[in-house]
Amino acid sequence: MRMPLRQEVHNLLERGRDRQLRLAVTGLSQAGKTAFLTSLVNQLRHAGVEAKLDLLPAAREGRLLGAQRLNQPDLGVPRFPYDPGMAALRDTPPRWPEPTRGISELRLQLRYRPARRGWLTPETAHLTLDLFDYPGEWLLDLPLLQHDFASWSESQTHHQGPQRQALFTRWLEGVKTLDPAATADEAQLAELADAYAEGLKRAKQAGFSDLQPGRFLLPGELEGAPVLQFFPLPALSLSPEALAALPADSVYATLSERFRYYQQQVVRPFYREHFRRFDRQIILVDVLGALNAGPERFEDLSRALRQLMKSFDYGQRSLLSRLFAPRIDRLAIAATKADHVTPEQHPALVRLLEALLAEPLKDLRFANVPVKALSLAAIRATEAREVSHEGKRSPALRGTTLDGEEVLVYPGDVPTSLPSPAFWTSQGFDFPSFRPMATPQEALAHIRMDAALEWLIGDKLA
Ligand SMILES: Nc1nc2c(ncn2[C@@H]2O[C@H](COP(=O)(O)OP(=O)(O)O)[C@@H](O)[C@H]2O)c(=O)[nH]1
Ligand SMILES: [Mg+2]
Repeated sequence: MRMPLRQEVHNLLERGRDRQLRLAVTGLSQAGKTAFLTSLVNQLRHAGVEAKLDLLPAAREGRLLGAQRLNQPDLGVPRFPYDPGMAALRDTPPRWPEPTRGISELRLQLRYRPARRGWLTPETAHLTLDLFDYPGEWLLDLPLLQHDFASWSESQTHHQGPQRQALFTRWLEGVKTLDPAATADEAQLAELADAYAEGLKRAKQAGFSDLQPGRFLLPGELEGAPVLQFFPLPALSLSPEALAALPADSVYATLSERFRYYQQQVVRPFYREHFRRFDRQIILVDVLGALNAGPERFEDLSRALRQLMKSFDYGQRSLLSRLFAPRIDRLAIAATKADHVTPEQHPALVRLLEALLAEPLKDLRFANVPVKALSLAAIRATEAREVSHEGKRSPALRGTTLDGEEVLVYPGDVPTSLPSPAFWTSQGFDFPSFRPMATPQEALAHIRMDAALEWLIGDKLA
């Protein structure tokens, strides 16, 4: 039976307005990507009913009607584990969502009423939102594409502070006596690669960020494969020509060959298949976590981010723009877990984030990519309070630590520029990790998720 004409025209118009957007959620490991995506899906599903999204006009005006999960187009990619994440948050006591171990994807269909209504505008329209979550460890392999083995070796072994070096002692001892020109001994290389991977894992545990190769930390299907049996060679004293002339079975040539293979067969396909065609990106940075962890970790985060975003440096010719262009048209950078500091510190947090990313931001502006910097808490775990002390009122945070202890804290002032040595000695910074709050309501409590949503998708809901 034919549809009535009116219905048909209506459907056609509605489809004509349907839009699609691909959003990549990126950041180093522990930056808060899984929490961000879980909250994003949660807020959109409860938009218009329970979610507090005043900074997203479509929601504030009641035009955002809701969101449904659809089957994703990419059958080979795991689905983002939203339900398990929500189940953890609703547990007693609430838990943070389990860390994700690979790339995942989720397709949401948002239904909204267009803001401007002409007689041709349909009543409602759809925005299909494809969301991508990448393991931070794999993302860190991006800068590795810009190197050859010698320059990569140098980038990985210079400027390492004493705390970080101490975690690599086994590897450092072994590699010290390794002659790049000697004939490669398979067993020895495997042993040293294992020691290197162990160092990386310990560094990750200890809160360091600048960790390559990423697959040593999260090997996925490559666990135990020879392609993961390499490591950088520190202090190469031979000239590039002399190195290039070493025989194919030398230590240098063998490691160099594995490095190349890793670049070509592991890193490149990952970016080609999963990391190319998206329209918008948000980069999440745990600035406060690094501030809390002290100067060496902070410097390490800064180095990792510079490296990661160096790919933006050359505008049109950069690696990222070659991979993404011309479609990425908006970028957000966000300092996550803002609920770890009192609200009046939030502007300082944004300025610190901008200071941390000063170089890449300059290049992005030059390349004319619109960027917004903000601070947010995807899943707010504290409540802002005021305390009186000797007649003076001051801000404080109330939350429950991971061990279940209720605390009232003032974590410290966030510096508005890169911390000086004096900051670390005189002032410092200290806050505990909080457990998520119990969420009696459907929508998760957050800070500025709506501002992030407005920047990332708001214009598509107009
Ligand atoms: N207080 C607070 N902690 C958060 C928030 N988001 C993430 N976290 C903490 O950071 C940890 C890592 O977050 P996750 O989303 O798994 O990071 P990912 O590795 O980037 O996916 C979580 O287990 C939480 O402890 C937030 O909005 N507020
Ligand atoms: Mg994750």
